[in-house]
Amino acid sequence: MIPSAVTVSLVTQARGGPFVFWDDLRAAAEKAAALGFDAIEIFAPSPSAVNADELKVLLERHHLKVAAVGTGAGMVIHGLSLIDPDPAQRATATEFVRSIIDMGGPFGAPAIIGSMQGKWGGDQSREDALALLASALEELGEYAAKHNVPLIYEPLNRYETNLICTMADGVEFLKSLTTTNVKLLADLFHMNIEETSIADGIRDGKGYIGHVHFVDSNRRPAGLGHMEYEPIAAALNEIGYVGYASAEAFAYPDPDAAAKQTIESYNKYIK
Ligand code: LER
Ligand code: MN
Repeated sequence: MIPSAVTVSLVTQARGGPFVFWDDLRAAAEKAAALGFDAIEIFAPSPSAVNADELKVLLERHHLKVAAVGTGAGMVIHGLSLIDPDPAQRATATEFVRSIIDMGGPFGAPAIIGSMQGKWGGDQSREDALALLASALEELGEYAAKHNVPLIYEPLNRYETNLICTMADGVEFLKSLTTTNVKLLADLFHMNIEETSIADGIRDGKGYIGHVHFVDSNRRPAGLGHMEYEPIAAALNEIGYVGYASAEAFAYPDPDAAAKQTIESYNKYIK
């Protein structure tokens, strides 16, 4: 069983980004539940933007879970990256991720490292950048373990990172770590750009995939692009994936229609 989730962004600076619901957690939870989603994925500017007590009440009222929490605001708002050559900036980036892990942890929600992984270049070699990323994931993976949640690391397409772009490279990288508490995020949009075959990419991630961003080839909601979902769903079942299929997609043509479109595709292909 692969449960469904839908994203909600509370980050005004990310407007126009790939999130279905915007600005209002309460309204998003109500709509997500009405459509039959199992969970919401929260993209917040900082932990203080989410009142834990209110969120708890909201989740109980609507029988929802929190699928994951994003850390991208650290990059989008503050320009932070886990591979920043400046140790002070790196420490601030790590601290920001820790604060998001502490926000999601009590709800059983793992934090996602996406854009916070940064890009190497200039005076920094790829090797040095990967060493810094490895060290950050070791530390943050173990930090997440105290909440009994993994840390989710997301390979991105080549236009967003030059570190790790495929599931196979992600698996190789995770195998080089001591911690076993870091899992991969299979974002179908990024995979559509980077993998030879999305289904084979999922097979490459067997045993390592902890989260899926369920979206179409053009980052519109599932069903509005040219993604073929049958082989993708078959591969997810084949590898025994039981994490979320979480809609990280543009609010196209608008948030309500995007959420409805997503849940229809989820019901058709994934459920
Ligand atoms: C985040 O989940 C993602 O997919 C990235 O493209 C955002 O920077
Ligand atoms: Mn993603």
